[in-house]
Amino acid sequence: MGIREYVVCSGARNLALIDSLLQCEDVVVWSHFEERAAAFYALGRMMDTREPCAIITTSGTAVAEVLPAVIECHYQARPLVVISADRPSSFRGSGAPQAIEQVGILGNFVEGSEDVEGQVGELFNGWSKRKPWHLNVCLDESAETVVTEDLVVGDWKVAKEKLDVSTFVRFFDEVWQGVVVMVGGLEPEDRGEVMHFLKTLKVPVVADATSGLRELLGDLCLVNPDKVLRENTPAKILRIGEVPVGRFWRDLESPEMAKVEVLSISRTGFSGLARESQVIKGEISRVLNGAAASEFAEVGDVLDILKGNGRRASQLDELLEAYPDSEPSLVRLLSLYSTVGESLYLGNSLPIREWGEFAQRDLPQEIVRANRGANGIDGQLATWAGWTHGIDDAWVLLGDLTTLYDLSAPILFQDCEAQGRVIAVMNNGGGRIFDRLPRVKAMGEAQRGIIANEHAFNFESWATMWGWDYQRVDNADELEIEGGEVPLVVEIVPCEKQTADFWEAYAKLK
Ligand SMILES: Cc1ncc(C[n+]2csc(CCOP(=O)(O)OP(=O)(O)O)c2C)c(N)n1
Repeated sequence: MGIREYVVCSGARNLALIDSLLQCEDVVVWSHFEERAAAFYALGRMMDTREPCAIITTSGTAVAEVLPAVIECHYQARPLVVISADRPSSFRGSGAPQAIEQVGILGNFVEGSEDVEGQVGELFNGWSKRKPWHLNVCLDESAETVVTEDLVVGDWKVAKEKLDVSTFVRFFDEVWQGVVVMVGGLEPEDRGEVMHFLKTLKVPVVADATSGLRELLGDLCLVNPDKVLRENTPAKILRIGEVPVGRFWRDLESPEMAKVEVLSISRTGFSGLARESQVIKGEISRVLNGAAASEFAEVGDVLDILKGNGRRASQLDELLEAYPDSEPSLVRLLSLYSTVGESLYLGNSLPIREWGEFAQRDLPQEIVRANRGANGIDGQLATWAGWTHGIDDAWVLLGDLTTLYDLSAPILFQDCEAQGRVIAVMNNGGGRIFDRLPRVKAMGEAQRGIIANEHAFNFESWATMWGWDYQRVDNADELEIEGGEVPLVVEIVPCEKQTADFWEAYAKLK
């Protein structure tokens, strides 16, 4: 099937499979003991190679552990193959050790699943190579090695789907009431095409950091877009790429916005909205080319909303300067340093949101990834490890709970490129995204602490445990980052008071 990379999680039951694999040439084998992170690692590998990756687990709860990553792969349209070893089918329903009901365990999040025992016939029937797949293999403990060294890894090719771009062309028929483009995460090969298209159109753009275009579009990129678009809502929104991070995308669900026409161009085909909208599913460059992007005429800024951009940018700069030790200001400062890195991974929750709103916009930061399929805070370090295995100067920004979720992942970095690796942890003492919800704001302090999982831990001994360098930053003056030979953990502790004051003042900006 063209699967060249495997992440193996050993157990007694899957030994025959792993043993077989280790006899194959031309395959890359990674190993990790913790199946949940291993599956996220496989996802990261696919971000890098753009080819399928398989994970091989033993039986029992080991199989269940891969579900979060399978879900993420489902929504990102990545071909993760789960090969689970199972006890012989006669054990089903018996409650015997490590014999659980594995068939169908990955539910709707795999495109198909096959349960094989004894003689193996044709496999992967009906696999589009775009979605996860589950192969459950019943093996006797005494199973011999199951394949021989003459196994040949085939070519990895995904069939091209038929593309209908007429909706896209028609979308531009009537644009006098304004069009805004929201660009979510893009695959690297699509960036040039999207950039060219947007420069031709000259409409206001909301570009997520994961688009890689946020700093390249100059004046076309809206500053404080959530506020601007709520006050000046265009008649049409074109979304390109992954589901956008910002608030305005969610606002589109509200009844007042029902009249806004939304068209998405998406590799995964998910609309990202519960309300009515249209979706063109396909590789983004193919869609843009198919619609002869270069012949689109300039639409421009019909609502005249870009002209306030300069003012909004300076207001924001002033606020960031007024509260230098607030979380948003420290994100801005970090973003100035991170451009020396080759790549950036943004954790879910506040990091990806604050980066989008507050990171610098002058220097390009083109290689940016995140797991935005299901927006989990799990498996983030493992995904990053997989994605950046061979990349120097890789940077990541994560929240503290997100980091605590993946504490064992650093073992995956043992043979990884370590040079210049920076792990920035924004330690605001819990899940602070919840503090921003009106319902939580109305709660008492104790209740807020429970919701946020408030804590006073720091990451110094965690960094030491893995032999990594460590630096703690309590205010802006202390932030000075220089990557070294081993990964560097930069624990950033924002000032709570300044952060609260910043958000209050930010909400009042005109
Ligand atoms: C696996 C998973 N569990 C729970 C959540 C719900 N959740 C969203 S954000 C968040 C808090 C994250 O806290 P932290 O990493 O410290 O980031 P902060 O909000 O402080 O930026 C939680 C628990 C989730 N997204 N994914």
